[in-house]
Amino acid sequence: MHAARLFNVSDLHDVFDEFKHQLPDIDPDETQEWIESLDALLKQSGPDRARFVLYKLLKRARMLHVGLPPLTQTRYINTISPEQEPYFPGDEAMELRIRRIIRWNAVAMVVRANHHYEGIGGHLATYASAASLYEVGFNHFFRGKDGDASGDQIFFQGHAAPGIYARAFVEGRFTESQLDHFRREVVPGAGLSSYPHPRLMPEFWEFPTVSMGLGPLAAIYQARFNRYLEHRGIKETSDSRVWAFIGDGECDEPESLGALHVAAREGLDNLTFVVNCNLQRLDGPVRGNGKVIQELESVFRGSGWNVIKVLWSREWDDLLARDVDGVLVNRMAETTDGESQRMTIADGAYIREHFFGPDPRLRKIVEHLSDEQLRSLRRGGHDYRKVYAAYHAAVRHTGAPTAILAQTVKGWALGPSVEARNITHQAKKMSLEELKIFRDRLELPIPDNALADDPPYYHPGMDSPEVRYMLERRRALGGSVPRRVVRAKPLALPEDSAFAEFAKGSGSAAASTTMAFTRLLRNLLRDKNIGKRVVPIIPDEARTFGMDPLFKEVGIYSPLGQRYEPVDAETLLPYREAKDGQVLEEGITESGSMASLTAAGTSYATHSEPMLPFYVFYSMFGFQRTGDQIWAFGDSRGRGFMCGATAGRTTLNGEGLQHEDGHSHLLATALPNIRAYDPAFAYETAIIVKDGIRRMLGEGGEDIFYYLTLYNENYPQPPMPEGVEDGIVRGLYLFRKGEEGLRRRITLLGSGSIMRQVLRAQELLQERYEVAADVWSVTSYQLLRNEALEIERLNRLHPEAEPKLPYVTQILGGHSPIVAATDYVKSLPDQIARWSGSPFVPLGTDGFGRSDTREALRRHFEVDAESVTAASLHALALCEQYGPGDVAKAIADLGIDPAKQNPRTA
Ligand SMILES: Cc1ncc(C[n+]2csc(CCOP(=O)(O)OP(=O)(O)O)c2C)c(N)n1
Ligand SMILES: [Mg+2]
Repeated sequence: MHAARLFNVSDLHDVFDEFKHQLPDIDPDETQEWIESLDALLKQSGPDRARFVLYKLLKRARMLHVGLPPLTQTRYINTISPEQEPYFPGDEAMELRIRRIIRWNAVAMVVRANHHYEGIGGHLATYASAASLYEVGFNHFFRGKDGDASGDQIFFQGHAAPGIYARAFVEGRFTESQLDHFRREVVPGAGLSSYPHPRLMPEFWEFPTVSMGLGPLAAIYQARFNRYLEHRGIKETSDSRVWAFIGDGECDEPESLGALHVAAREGLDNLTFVVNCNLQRLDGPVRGNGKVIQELESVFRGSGWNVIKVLWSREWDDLLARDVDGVLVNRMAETTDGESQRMTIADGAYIREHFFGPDPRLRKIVEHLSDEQLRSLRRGGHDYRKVYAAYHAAVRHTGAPTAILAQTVKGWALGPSVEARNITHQAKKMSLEELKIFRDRLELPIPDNALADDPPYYHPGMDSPEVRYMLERRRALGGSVPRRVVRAKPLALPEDSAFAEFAKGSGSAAASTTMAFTRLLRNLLRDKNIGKRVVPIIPDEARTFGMDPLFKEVGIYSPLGQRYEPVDAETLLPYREAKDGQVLEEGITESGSMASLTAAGTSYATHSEPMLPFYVFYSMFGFQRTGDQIWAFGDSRGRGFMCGATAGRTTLNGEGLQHEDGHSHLLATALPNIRAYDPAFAYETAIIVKDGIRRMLGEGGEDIFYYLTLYNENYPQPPMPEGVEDGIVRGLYLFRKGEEGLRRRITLLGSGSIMRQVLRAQELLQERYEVAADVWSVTSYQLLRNEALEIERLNRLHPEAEPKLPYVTQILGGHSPIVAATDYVKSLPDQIARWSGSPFVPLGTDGFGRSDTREALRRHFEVDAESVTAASLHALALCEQYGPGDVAKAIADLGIDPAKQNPRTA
């Protein structure tokens, strides 16, 4: 009989592919004997027995370190068998009562909120499924921040927030009034935010998680950054563990599983994922026709993670012990998740009939159990001992991260209309009857009449044994979690010498703002005050930006050091990896880089160690690719610099449509706490970075971050004019005044590399058309607009006070028509148009990019000097200072084709 007929052929391929490489066979007779034994076993005892023996052999081989590739899928039973379970050190009955109290309050909070404010939302079912997973953590594992400790970094599943609030309430950290302000947080300090948001609850939440997928990704890079801090001698972090609680549905997000290999490669045994596998997502089953836990096991194991499945509660142990034929294990393996969900809502008779029924051997295993006992067979994720055993093993595992796949029921014990129903995720209300059932299940002393209106909160009193137990446990583990605290002191700022050279300009030597920035970064790395805290983060593009000298100077971080001699070892600038390397060379992952930026940029709070990250990337692949992470960075109160290099739709000339960025600044505008700058010159860049370091890390430490665009066009960098620092920081200053004595006058606004086109237009206008042009450098339209909006708002709210003028109006107000040119879309300059008090003509790069020379692209997008000149003359014509015919003639003279296609639609 052929084994392949009985085993699934493709499984065999997956597992045993490796053997093909072990030819030639030095003892074919011996091999044949082994094969024949298997054949005989299969024939005599059937596939179950054969499989059993093979598993045993594989296990044995693993114990003997034979070095076989791991199986990526194991059977559908608990990874930790009962005899391997550790002693459970807690008072289980007590912890059960605590869990019940917390569960009640989590439900009361959501139900009350929705009674009072229809549609305010909140979730019952997620926490109901995860309560035990959290409670075992709170009572036995999660380390707090008492003393100077960093504690553990815990990423809570966003939709489980009500349970975390409920625990904080029972611990005495929140009042009833605060719980009653769940999801009503407009009055500062009074409310509780819908989900974990450090922006809104800066003393409570540390990590925003509710945009699914970002939490697990951030957790991996957090664990890695913890190691980075340690290896670089900045902070001992071995007492911190990163826990990521995530949903099984959430695992469908590419970000959730997309960086698993990073954690395995770096041996992050300081990281534990707990996947709450309630087999449901929002709409229904995650894998109705399959088994999501098996699928996830393969992915995690295949990525090199240690995997612990917690599938069945202790009541199943005895049944599995009776399963001498392996029929129960088979049934568990065959049951689809969809069917499994049905079993959850079924009564005992149905379960006996449909789960155990078809096979008499299976039915026999449970014949001693009543229907009620069958119905209450639990899933493993609700069993303290099983969960404790998994965490216990996870924190002891060395060399690799651990994923705990915990099988649970969504809406567990919330009653028949919620538990495991497809609508469970959305359920926000419970009827009086349901509340009574729930109370009875939780065995809480809440009288019927107290339930009539709103379910009341239940607090057993700070002196009750339950609360005393909880607090004692938390004390032993280092204090309450979650808790966010900023202890870092302001840093000594970099010395002026780091910035000084840029004010002088580059003379006749041509340099780009990217080159200037790189030089500045090197100065900062060498600075004695701040150098050690600089974290350069680059997704495989350092050479493009001329940052490769950093490899040698400060090294590339690798926990393995460098185990090979690099190919360029003999050169001046070798590729140098080191355990204490400072550069995070991320490889091609902008999302991984963003996650590193997040870990580094929040380190002032997480680890009380302020760091100064500079994340330098291809600007096109920043905001539009990882915008959601940037938003979360803002939420996290992250501080640092994002540097969009190869900026500008026409400046990055040859790369074409998918590379040329002309809109990241528009996207950046939407972030409330970012300062987005588009500097034209080296000295502007230096002034902005200097101011940024002071704001973020100096006295007062603002929770802001920066976006700087950097260009790769080389030109002589001018010296800094006198007294322009303040204007650079605010967003606008006069760079070169127009000639005096000419009849007409125009205001030109330039930014980024298009500034040079504007300066050439100034000459054309003055020399050929007798128009004086004042050239202003706009370093930030976003900041000018924000300030103007702020003034406008104050004027509106204080109608009797003397109205104030926005900065942009004070400077530009009503002097002359304005033409603003940028390598970004026209909406960028348009942002300030209505405060300029003059006709305002924006020129920008709306439309898909394409590859060509800079000259051709600038003509195409109408942002070259000639186009700026023509637009200026037309603007004067609008003010009747120039004739339409003269403008037409100039357009022809300047070589502009009036019939050319609109670049936006080209
Ligand atoms: C990126 C993103 N997309 C969609 C949602 C909306 N959403 C919130 S919870 C949820 C289902 C969650 O299912 P699962 O991850 O299995 O968690 P469970 O509640 O079952 O524990 C969805 C789709 C979201 N929060 N984030
Ligand atoms: Mg789920």
